[in-house]
Amino acid sequence: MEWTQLELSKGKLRLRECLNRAGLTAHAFLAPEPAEKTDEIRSIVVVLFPYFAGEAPGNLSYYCRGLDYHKVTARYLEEAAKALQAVLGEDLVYHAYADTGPLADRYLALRAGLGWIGKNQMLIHPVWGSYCFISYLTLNAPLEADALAATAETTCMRCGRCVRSCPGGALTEDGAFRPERCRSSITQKTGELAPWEIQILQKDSLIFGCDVCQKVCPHNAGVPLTMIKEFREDLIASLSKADLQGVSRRQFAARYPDRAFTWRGPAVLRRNLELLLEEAGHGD
Ligand code: B12
Repeated sequence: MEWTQLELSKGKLRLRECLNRAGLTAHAFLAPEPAEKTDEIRSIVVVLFPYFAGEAPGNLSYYCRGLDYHKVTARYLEEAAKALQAVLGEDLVYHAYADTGPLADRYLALRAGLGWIGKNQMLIHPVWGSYCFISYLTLNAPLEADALAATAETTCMRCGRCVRSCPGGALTEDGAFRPERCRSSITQKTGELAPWEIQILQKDSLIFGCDVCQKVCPHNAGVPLTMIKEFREDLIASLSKADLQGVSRRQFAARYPDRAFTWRGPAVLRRNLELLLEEAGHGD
């Protein structure tokens, strides 16, 4: 959706106008207008953070085994922005985002030449594969754009493995995506699941997130381990019944204050684990 098609509320126009003027398309789905008082967005720095830390077994998706990427990426970007400020001056206005910004992260990374979009919908980097988070800094300084990396010439192999392996049939040959059938989405859904959702959930063993379409992707074969210590050390690969039983939301947040699976709370994870144990015949 174009920004111009959005109904914009008074006094919150600036960032959207700027982005629109720059010819960027954004998605209404995403977060509300940021609160910063910036006059201009003149450039955007897009950064990938690789997170693959090996194939250790576990029931949590790779992306949430390390420290919470929202916090980690924000910390690194904040440091980068401060360094830029030291060079460009205190007038530099910046804002750092991962997940929560006003633009579609994958689209930005694509435009920045950092990779291509696979049939599995993922932004794929030629070295790090799709196991990388995307984050970006908006700046009011007109930095010169880097030349597009050679990655722009490479594309998804279109082997179709992700499409064939997707537990819910969320991915399609023509590149469309049905988010309601995405297993990752179902693992994050609150409340009671419909029978067809339970069927999809039970097609894999992760209780939070889904990695099937990434694990089968040939571009992810043999990717290097991440060099980012927050995604490499102190990993939590699994949560057990004991970790989840009789725990309130508050207790859960206190026990795992810095993890990307925490925000959903223990009830959803408990439900998923129970459904998976039931399927495996270990219900009690
Ligand atoms: C909501 C969300 C989800 C929802 C998806 C809902 C939906 N409708 O897409 C659910 C819960 C299903 C989900 C799952 C996952 N997510 Co998610 N998710 C997001 C979030 C917050 C918004 C996505 C969104 O707006 N989707 C709307 C569609 C339209 O946009 P898009 O898919 O991002 O990108 C599209 C455009 O780039 C467009 N496009 C492609 N080429 C071109 C060319 C042109 C010219 C144009 C105009 C557009 C265009 O096609 C892309 C694919 O549809 C983003 C962060 C963000 N703010 O962007 C993370 C994000 C996409 N998720 C991420 C991750 C890691 C995951 C999971 C791997 C987690 C997991 N292990 O379970 C799975 C992957 C599922 C999959 N195969 O896509 C990463 C992806 C990193 C990467 N390398 O691609 C992101 C970018 C978070 C981040 N900051 O790192 N996610």
